[in-house]
Amino acid sequence: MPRTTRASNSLQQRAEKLFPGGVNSPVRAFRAVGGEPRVIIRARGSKLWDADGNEYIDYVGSWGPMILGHADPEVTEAVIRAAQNGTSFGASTPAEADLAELVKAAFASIEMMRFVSSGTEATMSAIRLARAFTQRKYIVKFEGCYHGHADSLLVKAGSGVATLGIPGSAGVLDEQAQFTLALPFNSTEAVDQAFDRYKNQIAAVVVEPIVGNMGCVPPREGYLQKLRDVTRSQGSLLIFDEVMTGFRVAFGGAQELYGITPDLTTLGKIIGGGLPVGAYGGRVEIMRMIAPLGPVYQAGTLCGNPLAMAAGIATVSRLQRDRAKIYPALERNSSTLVNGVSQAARESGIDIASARVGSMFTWFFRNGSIFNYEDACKSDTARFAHFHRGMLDQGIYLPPSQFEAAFLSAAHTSADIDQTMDAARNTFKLMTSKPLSVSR
Ligand code: HOZ
Repeated sequence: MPRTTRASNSLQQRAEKLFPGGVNSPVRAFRAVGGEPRVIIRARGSKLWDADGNEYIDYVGSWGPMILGHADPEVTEAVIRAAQNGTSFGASTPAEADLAELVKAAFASIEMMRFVSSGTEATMSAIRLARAFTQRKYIVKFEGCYHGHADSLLVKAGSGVATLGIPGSAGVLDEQAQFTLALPFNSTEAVDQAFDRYKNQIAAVVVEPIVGNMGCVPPREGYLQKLRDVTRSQGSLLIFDEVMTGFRVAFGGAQELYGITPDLTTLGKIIGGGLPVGAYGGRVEIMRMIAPLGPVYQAGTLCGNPLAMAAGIATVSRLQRDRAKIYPALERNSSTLVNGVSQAARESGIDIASARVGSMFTWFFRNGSIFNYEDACKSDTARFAHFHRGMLDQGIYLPPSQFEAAFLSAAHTSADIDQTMDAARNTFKLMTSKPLSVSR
């Protein structure tokens, strides 16, 4: 049953006078699904509440960070304690080293790191570093992967760029994008061809080892090993963008799950426990090129911010302490949910292809497997929009785009999952009984 959205609508209208599209990040405007963006007032555990007092089971989880659920008491307490001692000094604190040691304990490939304020900064800096280290110009990325909004990476990007159908971005000069090669994900042939054609010119291959930004798309068996082998033999660096997957698909991220050691890794989201953080790191010989030790410049007033470090330490420590319980439970619950909803769709005669690794997943509205961005783009986005609105009306908050992964947290209960599956059954019934309509 549609819920009242009067307060959300009026707040959205106010915001539209102040921010482009009324938002500070494009996907939040719900342009791809229609309906009213909900303005969120508070969150706890697996739930969100909007300005009209409507309750939702949340599967966005702030796009990844909230693996313990919202307003986790230990994390909240850590942030409050840190704030009482001052919120920013522009100088070093012991908390930075505390979080760095936790990260190193989880990621053997990260011998030394640098904290920044967002995933965008982390990946942009890692690319600069790779170019300096190898003294080469080209980078390889994959269509539908999103590595933040730095100019050279906004080429055939996923996430909001895919959601809004923007081919690249206005304002990015051809000159800035000319050294970015965008290849289809999961194709070993495309990688071989690029390395043949640009011999000794490719500084790095940057990849989301499990893509989250064209929807969730896992690597084919052996694909990441192929990237490791070719980069090693060709003198390029392999950069894993684990902003989404780090501490999410396993404590040690996708590199632990698939047993691949990249040269550089970027992190964000979970290591900030819901506060703004990014990190990049890798082998000492590479990281020693960063200023003040080396000639690669990168800096920031809020890098290593004490509140963000406190939230990150509380979150990662809990994952470390309870990993034997948390990750198997995430796997079980996500599997029940993803399979249950997919089965309900099929029983209603709706084409669906689900993709999932641990607690990140997507229901693509199409038949067949999804290996790359071209496959993802064949999804029926009008159907997805219909599904999204139906679920929202029943209190289920999903990413408002076919091209974004959903996330489950340790706070989601069996009751949440049952309720979500019931809502999906009702939605599929409505979708097959009423003609499709998309209000945008
Ligand atoms: N592009 C982000 C997810 N991949 C969305 C960020 C946001 O709207 O918060």
